Amino acid sequence: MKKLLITGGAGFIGSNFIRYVYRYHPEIRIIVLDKLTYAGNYKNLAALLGDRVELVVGDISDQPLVDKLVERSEAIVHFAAESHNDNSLSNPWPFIQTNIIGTYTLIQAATKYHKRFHHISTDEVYGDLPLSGSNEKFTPISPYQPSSPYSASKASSDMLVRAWIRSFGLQATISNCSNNYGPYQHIEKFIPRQITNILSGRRPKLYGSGSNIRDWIHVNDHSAAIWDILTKGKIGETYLIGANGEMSNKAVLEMILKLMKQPQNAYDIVKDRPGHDLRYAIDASKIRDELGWQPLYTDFQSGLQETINWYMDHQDWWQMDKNKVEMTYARNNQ
Ligand code: NAD
Ligand code: TDX
Repeated sequence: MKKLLITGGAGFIGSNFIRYVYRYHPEIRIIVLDKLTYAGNYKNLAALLGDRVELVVGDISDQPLVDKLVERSEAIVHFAAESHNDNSLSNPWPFIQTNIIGTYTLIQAATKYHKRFHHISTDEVYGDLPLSGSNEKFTPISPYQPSSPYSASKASSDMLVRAWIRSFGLQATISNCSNNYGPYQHIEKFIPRQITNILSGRRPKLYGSGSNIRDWIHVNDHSAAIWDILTKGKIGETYLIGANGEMSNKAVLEMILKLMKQPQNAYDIVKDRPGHDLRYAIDASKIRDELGWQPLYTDFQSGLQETINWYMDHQDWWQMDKNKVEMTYARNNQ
């Protein structure tokens, strides 16, 4: 496998995966297909573009373009998506178009040209777990119970991939990962929003009681897991990726406040997210036992400190979006 087509490679996780491949697998050439939506940033890739990395600006739902690029590649790693739950609640249509129709377009082409396909998905397809009274975690056989338009569109795309594997022999794997954090994450998301709120003189915003639990993983560990699945994973299988990083939103926010030397109560409680999932938790024993993957970022506090440092050192990367993102949240009382 020498030539990869990477969709959504100008976004947070896709660009991290490209940096990972660029650094550790110099024999690989990459074509990036990215629409450069509000979430895609040319700057995330600029330093890598050249002989080894080519950027094609376009839509994953554009069948002729997708056919041409899939034919030129040996394998496809599919990150491109509308990825923010809050946006899916105010305007679901782009989620249906990109996450469902876009994935359909890609798997049709991968089937037609007999190409290896890896589909990037999320733990949110499994819905949520109770906040207390159970140590239950998601496993690859947990039932699909998505709560938001975003997670329903991701669940739909997973189902399409599963059906294409079974009915058309698509050579595919799927991974469902928990919440990622790290550099280059869009400032609409929880952790970078709070860091950049503090850096720009705004107060952090916590939805509801802050007791909701997310299972955090550093984005570098996610990229390493994807590489292992792509190169060692069994066709037709689903792998769950997580790093035992469960924490309540309030605890994460208090850690950010402490690391940024702010008072512990220097934040606002704002309107909760409708349908807000309570708790996510991943049982990653399958990828650990079968592929030997394990996370390297096991100390959340130091990963968070590095992430804070990155946003402090890269204000030009996020400053121009900040007012617009906060105005959108303010219109929603968040
Ligand atoms: P992101 O929003 O940062 O990036 C998405 C990228 O896709 C952007 O570069 C955007 O321009 C591109 N894109 C959007 N629509 C497109 C289209 N129609 N055609 C071509 N490109 C398009 O998202 P992310 O956080 O990097 O997430 C990447 C993938 O990982 C998604 O599939 C998401 O569901 C999944 N995922 C994310 C997380 C997380 O915590 N962020 C966790 C698990 C899974
Ligand atoms: O300002 C905020 N305050 C707040 O309390 C924001 C933006 C979020 N939250 C809460 C909502 C969630 O419980 O923080 C938690 C994390 O929120 P998000 O960053 O929006 O992530 P989440 O909804 O959990 O989804 C993320 O993980 C799974 C990614 O955005 C998805 O793409 C991925 O599939």
